Amino acid sequence: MRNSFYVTTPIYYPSGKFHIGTAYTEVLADSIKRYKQLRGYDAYMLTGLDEHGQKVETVAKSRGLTPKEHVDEIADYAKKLWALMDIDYDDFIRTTDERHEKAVEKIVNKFIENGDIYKGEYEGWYCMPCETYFTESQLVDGKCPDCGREVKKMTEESYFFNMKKYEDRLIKFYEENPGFVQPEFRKNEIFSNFIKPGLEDLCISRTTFDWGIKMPNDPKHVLYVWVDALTNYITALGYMSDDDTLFKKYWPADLHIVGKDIIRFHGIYWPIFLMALGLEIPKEIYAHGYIVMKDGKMSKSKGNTVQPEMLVERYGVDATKYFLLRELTFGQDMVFTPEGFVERLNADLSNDLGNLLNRTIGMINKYFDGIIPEKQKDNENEIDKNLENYTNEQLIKIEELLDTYHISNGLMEIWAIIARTNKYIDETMPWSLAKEENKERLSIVMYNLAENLRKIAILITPFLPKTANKMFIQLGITNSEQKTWDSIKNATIESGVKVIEKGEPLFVRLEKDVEIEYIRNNMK
Ligand code: ME8
Repeated sequence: MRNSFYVTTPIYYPSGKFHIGTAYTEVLADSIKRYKQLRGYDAYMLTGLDEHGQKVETVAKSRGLTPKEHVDEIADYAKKLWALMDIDYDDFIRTTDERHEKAVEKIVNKFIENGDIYKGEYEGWYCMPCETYFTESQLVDGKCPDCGREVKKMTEESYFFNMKKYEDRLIKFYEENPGFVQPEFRKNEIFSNFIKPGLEDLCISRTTFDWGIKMPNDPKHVLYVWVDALTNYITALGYMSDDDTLFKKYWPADLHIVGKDIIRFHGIYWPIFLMALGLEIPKEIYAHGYIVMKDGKMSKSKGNTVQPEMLVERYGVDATKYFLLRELTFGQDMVFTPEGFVERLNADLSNDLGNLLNRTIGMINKYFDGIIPEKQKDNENEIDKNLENYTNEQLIKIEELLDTYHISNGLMEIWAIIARTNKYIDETMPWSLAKEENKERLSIVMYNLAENLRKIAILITPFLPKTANKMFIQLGITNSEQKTWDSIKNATIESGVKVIEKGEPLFVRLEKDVEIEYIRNNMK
């Protein structure tokens, strides 16, 4: 049986249209799923929406809709957007799904049976947009530490989850699983800011709004956010339902991908809920950084929001994905600029990759009537061997980086192979070999170029699947055994196969000023 791999994204609030930050999380999860699949795993990806809560109730009202009408509309939009972005998720969970609501009630009942929940009075500083209470000491300049907005002092009757009861177990878990939260600096933040000072019990119910799952023992209380939201990762697999086949197969999750804003909830409350349920804890939580603009966060009021559909419709899905995956390095924030976007696409996609393919296909057509020449390993010289050794060494590095989800660095190393292969053309000067009628050298060089392009196409498959496919077609590769990850090492491109006569460029070169203007004018 193949090893399973379960990756999740956060379930997003359906407050409005998504921006490229949300799209990044989705693209990252999708590319990791595809990478794992290519490495032979039975990979499963979950995404969805977090549909309850006061904020949704308020937004729906302002639009003259019921909350259900509003969330249905956004769910529809989200599914269309992810289809446009070629996101290969396996399940889309909505917290209003009956399967979720039923399972959550059972989960809460289990907490009640365990004695994990008690009724109390909550007084705290509440941030409405974040739906989170903060203690006095957590506020930054008297404002919400997460979003910087005003907070309100509130007191209400609430149910609490007894987090303190699990504190020692949580600390022990972290000691035994030092890699649980990535990057490490995020783990250290959680530790020094929240675990070391002592855990606060978590308020899990509200009486001030309606749009949510009722507390089973006390229906005037509505569950709010984290019990309802975090449990999606298990309810989607059928936990506590009649059919828990998927749960048995995929739990514990291999990777929860989240933004840095919600790492605290995933790093503290989620493991504790799972301990309370007697379930295994996920293997890893990866918190990526934020996409910000030069003038701070993207926001509709500033009109600086970049919507993914705008980029995809004009530049294509693979180019947009590549930009996002390449520009956000492990756990760090990234400042989006139209200049950076256009430059990255021109340099890496149109120049480096596009030209390498174009030049190679052109030369194979010109010198060998489009037929990939015979492989002649015995006649290779130092330059050829250098290229091969370099590529093999890179592959080891790339696997290490991708296995630890350092996607941007992995892409950088893949592009180093592209650069090295372009350099090989300069070193071997095929045009001079043609002039000298040195057919033997020329055929070795063409073979090696085609072979490296095959390897490159495989390496980019999880990240730029459409582009990889176009490359295979242009190179005349139809045999699926030539496209597997293992075939990078275990196979070589077939000789005698015909490449395309005139390939379309993979990426058109962008007119810099025009495109910068275009992106700027289309921010919302
Ligand atoms: O927090 N850059 O939902 P949410 C990068 N419902 N990623 C960004 C981003 C940005 N500027 N802005 C948002 C919630 N994200 C809860 C989650 S999970 C059980 C419940 C991404 O709609 C990032 O992944 O506020 C972040 O964690 C998520 O969207 C927050 O989405």
